[in-house]
Amino acid sequence: MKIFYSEEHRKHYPPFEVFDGGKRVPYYENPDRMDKILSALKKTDWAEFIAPVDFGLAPIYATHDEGYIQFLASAWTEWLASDPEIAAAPEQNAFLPATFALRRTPRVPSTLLGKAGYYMMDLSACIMGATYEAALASANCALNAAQEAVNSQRSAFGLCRPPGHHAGKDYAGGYCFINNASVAANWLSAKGKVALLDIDYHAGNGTQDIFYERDDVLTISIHGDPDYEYPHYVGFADETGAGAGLGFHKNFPLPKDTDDEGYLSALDEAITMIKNFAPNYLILSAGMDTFKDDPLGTFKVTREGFRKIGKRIADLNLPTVIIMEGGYANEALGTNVVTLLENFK
Ligand code: SP5
Ligand code: ZN
Repeated sequence: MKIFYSEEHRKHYPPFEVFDGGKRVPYYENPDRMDKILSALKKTDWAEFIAPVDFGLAPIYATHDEGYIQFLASAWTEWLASDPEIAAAPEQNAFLPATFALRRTPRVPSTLLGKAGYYMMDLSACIMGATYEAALASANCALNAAQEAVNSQRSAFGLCRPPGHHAGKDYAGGYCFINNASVAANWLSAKGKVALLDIDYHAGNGTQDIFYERDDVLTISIHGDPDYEYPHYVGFADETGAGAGLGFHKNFPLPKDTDDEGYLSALDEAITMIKNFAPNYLILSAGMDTFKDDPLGTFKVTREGFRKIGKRIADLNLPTVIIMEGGYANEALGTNVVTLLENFK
């Protein structure tokens, strides 16, 4: 299987994130995640690593707002220039807003800190010097995997970091800056009919927003119920699309402690919806944070569960663009990714 991977992510390693209640903790979405996945994949005889080619900004701007992308590109430099104390010790810092655009007033602020509260939805998508380049390379991994699926009519893996599914058209959040899966899905939608299935533990709020009014891309997310879990405000069962897109989005909010059996029964419903939609391509937002030992999750999915999840999705028999999202149980992450991917090789 062709695996698109870039080393650009490595320097995007914020020194902290701010957790529930304001606790400052080490950044969970760290480069070690990729090392664990790489080392497990390298032990197989089917992983073929390829550095992505650059698709340029056009496919990014086709999905994201230009002002937002320009903010990502310049925020760190502007911030260092504005504060000598930060500029003296940049490695101990990461850029975050301390105010948020309450109920999203339509006016884009003119200042850096105003823009930050407007374009960022939480305190875990920290921006630093290497963030923009890493996010672009990550999106290119997704685009290259989509192109490979078109050319070969086989499945391909975008080993993306940073992840993407919480990033909306014009906002960052939940470790995500550019919505890799959505950029790839939008690009792919010009080549055929696309369904996107999000199996990350957290609701794919960014993906939901981006395609909410579209009927040409079916989006489905299976996740911890936002009634108890991040992202808290999106991902409920009654959100099913709007306008032309009504009926083309589906959320499966699941209870705490969901095990393999509970997970697979929601997955079966999702798979039936995908079959009825009859797409040419599937994008799989593959987060492994549903795993029983994940520090950010509450689900109880096992390694055997990932094997069954992968098998049932692969049995759709569609060229599938698998995009890496979350997963923070680093010691098991590599094995879990390999176990899922093996079904698509
Ligand atoms: C891509 C992705 O998986 N992003 C997830 C971002 C989640 N950030 C919010 C974390 C809230 C953590 N609550 C943890 C409780 C630990 N016991
Ligand atoms: Zn997640």
